[in-house]
Amino acid sequence: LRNLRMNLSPVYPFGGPERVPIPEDKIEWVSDWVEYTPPEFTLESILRGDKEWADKELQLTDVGLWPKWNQHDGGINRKSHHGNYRTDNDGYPLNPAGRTGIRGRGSLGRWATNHAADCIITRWKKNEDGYVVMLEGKPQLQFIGIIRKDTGEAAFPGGMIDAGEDAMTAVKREFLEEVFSIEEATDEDRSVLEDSLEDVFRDGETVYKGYVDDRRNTDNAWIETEAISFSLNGLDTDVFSNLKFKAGSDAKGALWIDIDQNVKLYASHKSIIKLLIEKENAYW
Ligand code: RP5
Ligand code: MG
Ligand code: MG
Repeated sequence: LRNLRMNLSPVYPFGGPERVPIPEDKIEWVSDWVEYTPPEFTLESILRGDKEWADKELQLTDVGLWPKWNQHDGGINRKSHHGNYRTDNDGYPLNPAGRTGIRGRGSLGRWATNHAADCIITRWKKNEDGYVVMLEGKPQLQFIGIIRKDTGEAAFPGGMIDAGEDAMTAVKREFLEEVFSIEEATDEDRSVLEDSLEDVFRDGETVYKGYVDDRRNTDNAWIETEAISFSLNGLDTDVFSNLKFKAGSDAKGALWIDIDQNVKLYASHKSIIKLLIEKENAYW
């Protein structure tokens, strides 16, 4: 996990402070570093407590009311995919990937693991004559990507898992929100869309479960995802040929993206798509 820190930008986004630079030998919490006092940052709107998807700020005087770390705490999954995370002397959860140079939650709502889910819908790329594109003897895959509003980068459609929700439900919901603006759709359009996608969503396979190298991670809050893939290759019809993408929610664009080793994607999405490429023995 100590390698998943490439995207920790020197300055925290959303008006945050500069991160304290972390020397290689001080990444892990087990390496003592008594002078380490990183700045604390949590978005004002989260601190105010008016976001229903966010935890309360922790009060040192009320430790009994703190979340139950490393457990399912009510509807909220506070476990990590990487085993039990540690807490510091005051009881704050510690990022399993090590020091990040900033304390607090940044722009993340939950303390400790913020569970996300990503949707990877793929098909073989075809040329105008309908033949699968072969490169260096291997078929080329494409996936439905979005362009994120926050960074302008291409990414999987995905988002945070709501309290009480499971990853599969979150994956479908986020896909419909970000690629088809389902929140603005009429009831009729919504049910047409859900019916047409039923076959697509029938067989999902988990490609990756774990920590994501996301620029929003802090010492006390980090993102882990479950990325689930769905293949159109075994289906009789390509339902997307009759459906028009309409980006919504935190996406400003939605499109089919060709996959090869030069693809540029948000956070850890490139290493996740690589896992799928290896499994499918597709062109990279
Ligand atoms: C990434 O952030 C995850 O892999 C997921 O794609 C995304 C979740 O955050 P939002 O899309 O809700 O901002 O690390
Ligand atoms: Mg979303
Ligand atoms: Mg999202």
